[in-house]
Amino acid sequence: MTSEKTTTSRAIVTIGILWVLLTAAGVLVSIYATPWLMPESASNTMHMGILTMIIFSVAAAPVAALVYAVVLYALAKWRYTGEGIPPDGPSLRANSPLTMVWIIGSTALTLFLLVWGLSLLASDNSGQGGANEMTVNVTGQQWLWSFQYPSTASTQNGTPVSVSNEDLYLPVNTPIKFNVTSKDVDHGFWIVQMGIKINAIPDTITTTEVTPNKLGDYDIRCTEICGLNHSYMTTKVHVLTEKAFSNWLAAQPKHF
Ligand SMILES: [Cu+2]
Repeated sequence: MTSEKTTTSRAIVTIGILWVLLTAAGVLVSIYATPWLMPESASNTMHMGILTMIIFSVAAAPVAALVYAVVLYALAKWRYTGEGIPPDGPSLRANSPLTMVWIIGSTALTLFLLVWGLSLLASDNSGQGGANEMTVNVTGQQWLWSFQYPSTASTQNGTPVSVSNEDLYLPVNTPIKFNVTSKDVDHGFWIVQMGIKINAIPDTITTTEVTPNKLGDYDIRCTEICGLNHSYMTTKVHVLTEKAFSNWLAAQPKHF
């Protein structure tokens, strides 16, 4: 009986050490690999998306590490070598301290994720808009994107600047509101490095907002399987300084 107890405490200590080591490894991977695996950030929305991925991965690390620690220890020490089906061990359900730890731990983790997610959603919606917000109308069709800048209508004889099957241009640090629709089937408007994605649906206008905060060229992709050339339905967005953006707008043809 004494030796059985010693064996059990040794197993618990070894699994505990494995747990700590694997948790540390998981936390390091979460912090350093997550930003590397995700696209670079060109907006605060994307920045918060990457931060959320890191925090959720860190929160998951001890849970995954405990499972791996028990599995590794069981593979090394608890392999059954007898004949037939191995006998059952003690029931975990009957162990109330363990059950309590499990319930309280899962509840705390789940509540944390819920509160983090809800507060992020709330702050993301209120953080946009404002007096200098610019609207861009986005239309998807098989298999290209068209962009219209309605605010330019007054200076362009009532016909706003529109481009089709060409890149999107945006001014930096300006809140942008996208009104998105489709001419034929469902498409999905995704600016990869800005962390925004919304479906483009015929006869419907869906909206999403983002403030680009970094100059550069980023990717737009369609995220709904929309037919033969769906995977080629990509284009670029160029984020320019306000002056360079005005110059670009002025250089566009007056009529579409
Ligand atoms: Cu599409």
